[in-house]
Amino acid sequence: MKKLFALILVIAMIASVAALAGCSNSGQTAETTADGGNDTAADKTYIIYSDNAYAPFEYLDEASGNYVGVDMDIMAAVAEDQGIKYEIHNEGFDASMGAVQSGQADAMIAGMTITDERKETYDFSEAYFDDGQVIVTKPDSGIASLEDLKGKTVACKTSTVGGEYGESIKDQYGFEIHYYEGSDTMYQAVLSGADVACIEDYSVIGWAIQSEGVALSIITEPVNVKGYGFAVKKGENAELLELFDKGLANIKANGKLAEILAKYGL
Ligand code: ASN
Repeated sequence: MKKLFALILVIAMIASVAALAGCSNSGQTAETTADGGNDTAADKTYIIYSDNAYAPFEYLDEASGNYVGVDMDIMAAVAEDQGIKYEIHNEGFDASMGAVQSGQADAMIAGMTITDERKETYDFSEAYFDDGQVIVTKPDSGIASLEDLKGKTVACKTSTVGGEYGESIKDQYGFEIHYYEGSDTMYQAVLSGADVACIEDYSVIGWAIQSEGVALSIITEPVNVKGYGFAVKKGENAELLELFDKGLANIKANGKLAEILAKYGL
């Protein structure tokens, strides 16, 4: 009986040691996800989030099943130039912001406008493109100016500068805002008549109209024109941001960035 008790005790001790070892292991795994743990830049695979329906910056190429676009090409060119290993997750704009803020992502590249307000929570690379926002309607909507939006609803995309612009003028022009998660669902809302107009970045809606045949028209000149940048959470991933900026400077100097923009008609 004593022997059996001793044996059970030994088994119990082994089990608890094994459990402890398991704990510390999983602790380490969790640490090495997005914020890097002790990995050096050379062996770390960075997690980069992006939008998923924001052509020509990032969109699904149905034929290949891959996400393509300006941001995808810039990321690849910068990574090649600086030897950065990365994985892209095309999850949407608001989701990308959330992932960077929570530490699930190391950075995002998503046609993201560099604004003073965002600089309070993100550190940005140098700009690689400039754009501003326009008002977009159906050609036969009878809406020809901001004044015509009175009493109507306007579609905006969650967490974007288009939404910020809408919020800044909605009281003056007397319209309400409906929010959508994606640029595609926002356009759909205007096409279906759920909302009379939407607010989008000029080059993005320009591409949708010209290259995808989306039957919408632009009725205003771009406003709040600012640069697009690669972003990390403020105070985090300084090493990655520095590598990105070095690579960006190189692809600006050697003509690669101009080539990428030209490939998408920008
Ligand atoms: N240009 C948009 C913004 O910065 C980004 C987007 O919709 N992907 O808010």
